[in-house]
Amino acid sequence: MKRMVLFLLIAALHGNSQTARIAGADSIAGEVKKEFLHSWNAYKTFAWGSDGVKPISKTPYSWYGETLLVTPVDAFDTMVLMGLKQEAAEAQKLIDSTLSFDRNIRVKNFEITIRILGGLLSAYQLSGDEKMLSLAQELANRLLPAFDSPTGMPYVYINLATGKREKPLSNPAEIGTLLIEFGTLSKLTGNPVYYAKAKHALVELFKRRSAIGLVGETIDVETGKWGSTASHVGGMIDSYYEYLFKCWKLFGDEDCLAMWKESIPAVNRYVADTVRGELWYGVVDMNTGKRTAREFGGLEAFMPGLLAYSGDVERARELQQSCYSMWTAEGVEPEVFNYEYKKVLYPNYPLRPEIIESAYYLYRITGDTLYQRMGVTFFNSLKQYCRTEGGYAELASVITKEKKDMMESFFLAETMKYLYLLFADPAIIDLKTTVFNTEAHPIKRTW
Ligand code: DMJ
Repeated sequence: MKRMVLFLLIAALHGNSQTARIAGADSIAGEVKKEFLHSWNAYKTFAWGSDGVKPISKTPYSWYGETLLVTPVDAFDTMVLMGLKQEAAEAQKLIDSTLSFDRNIRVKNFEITIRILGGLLSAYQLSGDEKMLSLAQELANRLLPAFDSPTGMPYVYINLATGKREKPLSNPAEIGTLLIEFGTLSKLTGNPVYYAKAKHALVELFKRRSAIGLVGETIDVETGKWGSTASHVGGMIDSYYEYLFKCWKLFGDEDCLAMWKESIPAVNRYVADTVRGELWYGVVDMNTGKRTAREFGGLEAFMPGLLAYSGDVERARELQQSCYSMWTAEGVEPEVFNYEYKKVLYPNYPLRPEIIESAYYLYRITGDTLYQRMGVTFFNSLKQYCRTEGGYAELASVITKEKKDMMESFFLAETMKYLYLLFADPAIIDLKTTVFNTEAHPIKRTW
């Protein structure tokens, strides 16, 4: 037991570059790269210059009618990590020469922060291109008014040109998943305002946890009052917990560590749920801890990775096994699953990365090739059910395997990146010095 603990400690400290790999790992990594290229080329051919490509109709889409180059910004660092120099150079040229934020559009602060601000910051660190940093700063300056609420927690929407704020009813994920990006910008520019605003929002949210230490699903940033008191680790809450731990890792911020240490025992005590010997994380009321639903899904599947990363390898392994059973039940994981009755509740699969991200952390931290083998299953399912001529398509139903005409940018930013990193030489990423934001943008602690 002691030897195992020592091994895990050493593996974690040294980024595990001597980790065992399954036979053929390099060629699987090469296959993943080929599939990434297939999707990127679809974007290039059918949607160049827009936010993304719809794979079935082979048409472009842009979230707000005007392009913010979401796919090229989100995918850039994946290309760098995969060694796709020519593609990375093309994307960089497009971003440098056409991306601009002086636009009269109302954007979602959270999505733009994790995808574009995070993407630009990692792009800057990987390429040294100063334009990426100045774009990041310009964007953050336009997002900053979102934090001007009575509590300091940001509004959901912000107009990039006018600074007009909208929608005070927000949630922990959208309030608490900003510090890696805004904090990194402060570290890289020397201007402390970004760190201060995002940290203040995180602390204000944490202060409003219940007496038993949980947060709810929706909160009003003007009154500070909770709307929905449902507590879980899924969408609307998930990455709040992720950033409490990661901001400690990245910035050495002791307050974040203290908030994490106070939050995770409550989550493990009330939200975790063992059914027929399987570990899951369901839904409870944040005030009473009373269980209200036995639901889990694609978004919650980030949790094994976070547990492993923060040192709880035992729970992480157990939960990843449950996630794997959710994936294999229909051949692809559904968005929401009732784990008590093993029933699909929301059958869609929007090409989410979380289960693969967890396999990656578990593999890197334990060195167990079981997680690479899981990765082979995920990759085969993706190729079998989601591949189209125009890139990869979401599934409208994991039961019928009917496709949907959409490929979110996180497929190239996260799903393909974690899949590639799961099989490629582990030395590509040093987990000692690099922290991934929630959109899988690697941020290096250079300060
Ligand atoms: C991504 O944008 C991020 O991972 C976010 O934290 C959750 N949703 C998607 C991927 O599923």
